Amino acid sequence: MSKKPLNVGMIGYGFMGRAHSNAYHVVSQFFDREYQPVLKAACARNKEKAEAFAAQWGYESVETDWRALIDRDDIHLVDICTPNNTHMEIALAAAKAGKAILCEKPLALNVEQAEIMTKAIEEAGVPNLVSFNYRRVPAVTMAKQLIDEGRLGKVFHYRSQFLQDWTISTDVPQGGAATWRLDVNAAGSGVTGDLLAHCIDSAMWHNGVITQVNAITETFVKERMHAESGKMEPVGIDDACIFHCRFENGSLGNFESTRYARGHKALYTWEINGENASIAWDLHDLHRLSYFDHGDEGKLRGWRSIHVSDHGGEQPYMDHWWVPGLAIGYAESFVHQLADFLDDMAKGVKSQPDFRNALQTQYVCDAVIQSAKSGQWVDVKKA
Ligand code: SOE
Repeated sequence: MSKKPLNVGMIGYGFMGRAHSNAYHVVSQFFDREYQPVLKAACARNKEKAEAFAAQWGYESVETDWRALIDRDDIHLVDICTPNNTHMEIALAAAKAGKAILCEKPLALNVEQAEIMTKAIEEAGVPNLVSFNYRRVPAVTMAKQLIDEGRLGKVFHYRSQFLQDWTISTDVPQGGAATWRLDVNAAGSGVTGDLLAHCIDSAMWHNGVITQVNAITETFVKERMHAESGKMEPVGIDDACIFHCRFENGSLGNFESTRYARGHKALYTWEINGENASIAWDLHDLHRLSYFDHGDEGKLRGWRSIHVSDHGGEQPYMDHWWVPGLAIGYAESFVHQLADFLDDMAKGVKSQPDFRNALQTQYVCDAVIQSAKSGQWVDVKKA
């Protein structure tokens, strides 16, 4: 296949900047796509950091102003890996300039911004994708296939957790490069937008729209040093959030996220219980899908542990990797996301989850925060 260069302008150099850059490097080695990503420019306000990042990851040039990056004719795709409070301004400018956009999750700081962004991107008609990478873990993708094949029958329950423990110490600051996720002005919310957004995205992909939520949140550490002001400032994010909800299909959902679950670093799990079968998944054992089929012969009935790593086309993405049974990991979910995005662009079809899809997740997140404040059930708007 003759390759067309797709010149990437990366904005941001943190954890997500690295995860996406790795995907640009690897994707063409494993997936035959018409578009070949070219690492054209890396952008960060701090020139030294931008240069170090560009050198490390092989970007051809550096910009210190994202507007200059977007103005460049040789940039085809803008990748937004900056804190949430910058997503809107960058995405609007990139859409106006006709660039394809890959935006980190959550889409925006709040619903108001997400609505403006969705409208603008749809009017501009540019390819767009929001990085909810866990959809592209092969076992998670395969669960979607099993559900779509109708194997579960009527779904009754969806439960999901995302547990971490990295902010228990009161010494962790808020704000700044590594800890902006703790600053409400940069992040919009705490675990709701950062972690539950992943759970909500997968849940609605698997099980349809969430219509009503009832939540509680807690901020365990009320004041933290702000990395920029150097002063103790009130903490505005939710440290923990628990909510239950109703899905449009009549099933009930139960979600929990916290950064205070001592011993858990990134324990993302979900389980779905249907009339005929149940499926469960755990990020710490990401190749495995636990599957219970009530239709199995009685004496052999039990939970199967399927290692989603086989070739032959039945288990998503795995044909592109090593030999059957050999594992891939977290980084490859970003490679799959990019491979799909490149494919969709070549075919001229919309990618998922796009801005509108991410707006729906933002509606749920905002309803969750609203419900926690009011103590009431909140209806979720439909995108
Ligand atoms: C937070 O610690 C975080 O890095 C999230 O921002 C990511 O989206 C999640 O995948 C892992 O945890």
